Amino acid sequence: MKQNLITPALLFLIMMALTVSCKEKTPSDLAKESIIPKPFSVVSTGDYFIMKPKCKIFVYGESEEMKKAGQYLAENLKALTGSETSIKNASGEPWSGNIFLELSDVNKELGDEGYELTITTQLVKLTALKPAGLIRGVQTIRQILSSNSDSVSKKNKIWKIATGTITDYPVYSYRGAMLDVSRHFFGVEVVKQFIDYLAFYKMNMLHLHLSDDQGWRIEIKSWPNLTKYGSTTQVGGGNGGYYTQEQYADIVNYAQEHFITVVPEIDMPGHTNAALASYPELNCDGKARELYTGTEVGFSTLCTNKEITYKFIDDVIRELAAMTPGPYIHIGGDESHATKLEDYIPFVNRVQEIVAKYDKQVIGWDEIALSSLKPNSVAQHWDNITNAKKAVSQGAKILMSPAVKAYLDMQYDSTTPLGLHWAAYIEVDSAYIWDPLTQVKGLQKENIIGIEAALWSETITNLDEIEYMVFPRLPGYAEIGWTPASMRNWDEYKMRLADHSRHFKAMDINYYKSKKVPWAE
Ligand code: TNX
Repeated sequence: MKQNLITPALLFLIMMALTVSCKEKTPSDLAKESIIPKPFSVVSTGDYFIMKPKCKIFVYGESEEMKKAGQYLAENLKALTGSETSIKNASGEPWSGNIFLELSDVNKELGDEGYELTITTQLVKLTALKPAGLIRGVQTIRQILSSNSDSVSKKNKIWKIATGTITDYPVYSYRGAMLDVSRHFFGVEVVKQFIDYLAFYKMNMLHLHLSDDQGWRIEIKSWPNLTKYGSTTQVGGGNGGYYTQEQYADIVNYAQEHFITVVPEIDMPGHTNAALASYPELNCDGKARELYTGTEVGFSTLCTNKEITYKFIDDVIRELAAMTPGPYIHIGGDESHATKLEDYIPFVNRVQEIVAKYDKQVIGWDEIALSSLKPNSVAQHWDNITNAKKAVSQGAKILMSPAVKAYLDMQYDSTTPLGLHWAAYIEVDSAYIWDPLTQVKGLQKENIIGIEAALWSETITNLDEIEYMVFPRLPGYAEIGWTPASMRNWDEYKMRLADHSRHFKAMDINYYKSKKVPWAE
């Protein structure tokens, strides 16, 4: 005889299982959240805070900065939860159910960008020394909340956050990415999207490669042909484009709202065909060059012996410095194979003086170390270790962008449909497993200002393609710049990165699904 398979006991068990699976996920261990970059310290207290729809943001202090930080958090909460969160001024002790933002100098080690995030069963409190720290802390809140954004919490409009304290600050002060807008031009909206990605991973520098052989991309009012003519093409022969000074200001302001500094680059004396095509007088033979749409490097040079060249550079740097609230102007200096070394050295020396005249500091690719560097100049190490050492021996600092590790235009492997591979194939693990400090032997931590990942755009034509090369490597570069090397480990990192596929999906990012990562989605 057949037994009745569903006994009352079994039925009870099934009911229990159903109830549990319909319940919201309850986070209770803050240390298990997949935060990238990995915070300096996380202490869990094993409980959770419930964020309800009536939760408000309270800010201590009435400054414009605090209001902005509150608004920034509110906008991000709205994007995540769909509900408006009102912002109020706080006074006295914080009270239950709300989020509090405060500037406080109690913990000086937080520095310019550090923050402390305390979550109790009663409230969430974010403190920092400086407003930038609050904005970095908001990214942590975003990452924690959106990882809990299952459909159940969305429906109930109740969000749970594990309790504990995160104390967090970066190891390097310069954590950036470069976007080459010259080989292919990308409009303001694409650049803003790129800025959003940097902000989410607490990066703070955006380097824009604004000129090269294939196109001049920034309006210079005293030399109008640079954009009128020199911007009109790009690799492959498309229309190119440029930023008017108003559009550029819009980019700079947008970056500033995220506490990201824009570093503009005018590459010289090589990589200048677009300028040489726009103004015949910049060529030694006085003849304008043809516009160029190929991908060769090292064939162009400004005429370093003509005074007009320095008048040109002075005008460009003057206008650029006026558009640049940040401390740096990048002067390029790479691959100037068409410039004789005896011309290159005095050229770079003179350009450093021009940049100093407009109260800015020079960054240049590592070749600039062949000249006499000012102590406040920065050599961006991409290739030549001897140059990096030479820069340090002159008292200059190094920005780490080794092509074999940090070039975002390098293919992941031989099947990657975009990108180049002259330096290396850079899989996601390889991009993560390196230490800026040991890249060039003999450097000390104080010689290095930080790291930058560079996206050259010979093969990259739109946002989708940018995303594919940038993700999922960018979070790793952000972590290298933020988290001490002693706390980093690929096997642990790859699990956190795997969880970030949720964020990529939520942000609709076209990313490379590397087999090296056990993706959550
Ligand atoms: C080298 S890296 C260059 C760029 C190219 C890039 C392509 C450097 C300072 N110069 O001009 O776009 O390789 O990967």
